[in-house]
Amino acid sequence: MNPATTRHVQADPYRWPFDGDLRTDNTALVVIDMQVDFCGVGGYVDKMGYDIGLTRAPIEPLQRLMAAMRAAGHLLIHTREGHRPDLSDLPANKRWRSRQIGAGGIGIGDVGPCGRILTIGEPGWEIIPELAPLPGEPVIDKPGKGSFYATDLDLILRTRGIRNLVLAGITTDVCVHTTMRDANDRGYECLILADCTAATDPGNHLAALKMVTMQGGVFGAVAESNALIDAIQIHQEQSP
Ligand code: C5J
Repeated sequence: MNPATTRHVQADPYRWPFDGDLRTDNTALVVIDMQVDFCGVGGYVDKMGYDIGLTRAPIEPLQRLMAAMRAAGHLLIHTREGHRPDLSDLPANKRWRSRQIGAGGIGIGDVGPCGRILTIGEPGWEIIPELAPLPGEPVIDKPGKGSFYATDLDLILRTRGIRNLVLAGITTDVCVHTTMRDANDRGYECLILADCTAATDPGNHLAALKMVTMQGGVFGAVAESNALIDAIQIHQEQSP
């Protein structure tokens, strides 16, 4: 690339993307599982007894980031974890494990305060209104933790010419990490945003971020959302 046209985000352990090829048409934001079940009152995470203050922390920085990326013309993609109402895509072991924690042995597919937990069409499965997708933004429904497994995410990204992926959402150590690892194996250049992700355990959040930075950036790089917004806005100012 011509050094005069390269763009980087200040990130750890390297300025991202590796080659400075950061453009609106090759860089997408993936917002993972910002659903009522993971960060709403009465949702799955709340019912398990975890602190939804932690999983709600990314909402405000994400609102700013999403506005900036939309304004700059980037593709935004949203994901939802959930299962068919007949639970035909819910492995028995996943259901069993989900019933081992929280009040009343209620797990995935069972009725909670926000309807049937992680079940397509239920109130708890919806993306929270604060971060609602705009018309035309792809929404990926996934039965697993990773966003590529049993979905058309890879096809959509490749069809749109996306090479750089910015990862945000919840939870850092589970669905975000699984997606980042898989994306990295598929050749996407990945950036995870520390303030736009969260876990149900703060130690796991920090550990998951640290894992990314090992081996020269084994899965990509880590940044704060402001660093990405700065890079995007500088890019816009410099565009003819
Ligand atoms: C979990 C997710 N933690 N979205 N899902 O079960 O990370």
